[in-house]
Amino acid sequence: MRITFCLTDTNPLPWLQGFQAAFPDAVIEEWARGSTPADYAVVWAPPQQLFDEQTALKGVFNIGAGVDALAKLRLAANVPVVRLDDAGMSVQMAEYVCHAVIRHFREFDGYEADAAAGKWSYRKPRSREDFPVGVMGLGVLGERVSRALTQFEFPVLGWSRSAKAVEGVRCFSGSDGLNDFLAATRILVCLLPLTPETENILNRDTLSRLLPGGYVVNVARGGHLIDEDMIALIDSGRLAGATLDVFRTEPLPAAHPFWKHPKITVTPHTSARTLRDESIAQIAGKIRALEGGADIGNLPGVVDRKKGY
Ligand code: NDP
Ligand code: OXD
Repeated sequence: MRITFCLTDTNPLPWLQGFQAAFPDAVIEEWARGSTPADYAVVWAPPQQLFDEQTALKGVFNIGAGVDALAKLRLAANVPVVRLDDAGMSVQMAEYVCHAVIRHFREFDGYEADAAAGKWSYRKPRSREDFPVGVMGLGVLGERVSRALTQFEFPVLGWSRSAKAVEGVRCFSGSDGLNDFLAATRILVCLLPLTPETENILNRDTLSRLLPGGYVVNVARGGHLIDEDMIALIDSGRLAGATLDVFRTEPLPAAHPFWKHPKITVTPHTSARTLRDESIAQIAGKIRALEGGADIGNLPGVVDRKKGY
């Protein structure tokens, strides 16, 4: 068996070593132009050329949950694409989102500013009932995040493509459910995959439908958000602010207004990191299952290429 690696912006060495330890008899190598045809590819944001040359692949494993970078490429229709299925990401995402929601709700940003100014002052307690949190996307990450938020007793709403039932979460679905979902949400969390249907979904129209004082937490992809629309709504007072982990251009360019905006918190695409050991174990387990004759359709994380996620 031969497994080829193309991990843009990631040091491949520990990955190659981890896979070699998992498959001592296999050829594990970094992809380069003209490489020998491999059975499997393990990738992050690879170039088109990999798929033009590697025409014997039995599976492509993405070392992230989002496959939007792969969706832009031309891959043979019969090659299964498999994304990470949690692999330690959902608990990190729950931590990040709960932190962002609680920081905003409890005004800890204001307390940080007061402390920096040596000021001892109290803010009036706010009611959770006034801060319903709406999670867009109730998949592996969104569902875990929604459940975590219910533990802090926020009213939690969720929106997905197909109808879902999550205990303690008021669920909406499809384009018919979107307006009611937005109208009942104050803190909006985006955990959608980036597809042609969801691109630019956080725009002037949708963000204006949130309850007054709306707040945005985008942890999915920068392409979901129209930056200028959100800044205009924050500056007009319609929205209270945002916590953003993902951007149209990453790293976020130095001149981008998000950096210095007093009501916007920026983090460097770090809300749920790919954990190498968990990810190697998950992908190696799937390759073993496939080599043992398992039906790929039964493995979690197989991407529906038509839907794009
Ligand atoms: P899943 O595929 O498990 O879940 C996607 C969810 O979005 C599903 O509930 C799906 O609905 C819903 N959805 C998709 N399209 C639509 C639509 N058009 N309308 C309404 N709902 C829709 O993905 P994950 O939870 O694993 O990951 C979500 C995204 O998070 C990734 O695609 C990635 O972009 C981002 N991410 C960001 C990270 C970071 O560090 N910032 C780390 C990891 C992921 P249905 O259930 O009906 O199919
Ligand atoms: C992912 C990511 O999709 O890191 O896993 O954003």
